[in-house]
Amino acid sequence: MDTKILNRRREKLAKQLNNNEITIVFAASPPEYPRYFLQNNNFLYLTGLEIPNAILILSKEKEKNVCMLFIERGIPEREVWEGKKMTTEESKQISGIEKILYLDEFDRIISFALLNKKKCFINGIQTSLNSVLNKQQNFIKQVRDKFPKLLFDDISEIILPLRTVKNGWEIKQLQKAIDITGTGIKSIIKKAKPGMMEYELEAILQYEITRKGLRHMGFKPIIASGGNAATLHYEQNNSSIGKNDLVLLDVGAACNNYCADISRTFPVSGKFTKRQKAVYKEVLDVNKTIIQMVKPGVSLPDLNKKTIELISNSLLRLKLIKDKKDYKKYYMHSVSHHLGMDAHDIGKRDSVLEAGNVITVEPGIYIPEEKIGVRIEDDILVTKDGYKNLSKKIPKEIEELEI
Ligand SMILES: [Mn+2]
Repeated sequence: MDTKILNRRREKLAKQLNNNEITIVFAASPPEYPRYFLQNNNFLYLTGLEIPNAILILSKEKEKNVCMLFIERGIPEREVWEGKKMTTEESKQISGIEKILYLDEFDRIISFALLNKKKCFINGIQTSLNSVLNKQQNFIKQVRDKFPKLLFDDISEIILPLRTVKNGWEIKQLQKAIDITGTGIKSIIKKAKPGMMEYELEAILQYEITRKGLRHMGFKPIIASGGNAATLHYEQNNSSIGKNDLVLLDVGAACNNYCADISRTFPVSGKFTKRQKAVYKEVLDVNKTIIQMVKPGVSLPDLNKKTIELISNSLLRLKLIKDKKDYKKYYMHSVSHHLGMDAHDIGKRDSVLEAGNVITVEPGIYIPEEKIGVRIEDDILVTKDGYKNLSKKIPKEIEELEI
């Protein structure tokens, strides 16, 4: 990536800091098998570096931005086993950061840097109370003993306005992730047969993604047949697919950490039953209507409100409810979230859309007693005067899904 873009991001972030504030961003730890190394998104966003364990510091000293990066020092005896570490020169070239030091100098420098600080923004501090402390939390614990007055806050407070507006390069990554996910989905629809296991379809997806040069999925894929589709975050993917089942796919490859997030629902037999078709048609209409609403100035709550109104009517027509306010029994999630480096990207739930946002539109109807779950999800870029459907090419019309 262009170091100019990275410099601009760091400057924009630093601009939001007061003189007595500092930001510390930790890279991800090395992976443990069978995970691949996946960089921390905030670290990657600010440095462009795919190296583990590094730490970035941004602060303002006497109105001047200070930016320092700490990386692992290469030790020749260890490099024989683990391979070469990135050098200071290489990391400077990729990140555009001038001041690069080794991690063994971090303690000394950070102790000094924190002396006159009131507040520290840090990445990755939100986890649940009963989980093991991560390295950021261990760091905070240590610092609190020495600097009891220092306040900590999550970096998302200040990085959110940056990350929710995507530039051309970011949209390219998203588009690539979406297109390749589409290839996987099409291949699944073609190859799926009754009696196959859901995880076989997952393997088809992984194969297509890998073949096209992407290694990661952005999140654990949902491959839910029949009644499993009524579990919103079903991810066991270990049932045998029944002969008249609908299969709900909620999947997305990641390209340079930018995730696609696509849902499609299709009949494994190649033919919808009459009832399945009726339900599908309702969800498809809602999906299309909500997509057409997307433009700057419209808020996520606006989209949610309209979705609930439309789905309530659908449920009445499908004779599932008698009273509109009972819609929650068959539709219980939001219709949209921001999309980016995280599949559920940082971005406020009540945000008002602006050009450069990328959001999902994903209405659904779930009827466990009929073993039917339908969700249709597209990824939508907000443009100056409307929207662009980035996943337009992935089949969702009934004729396209029937053989
Ligand atoms: Mn989604």
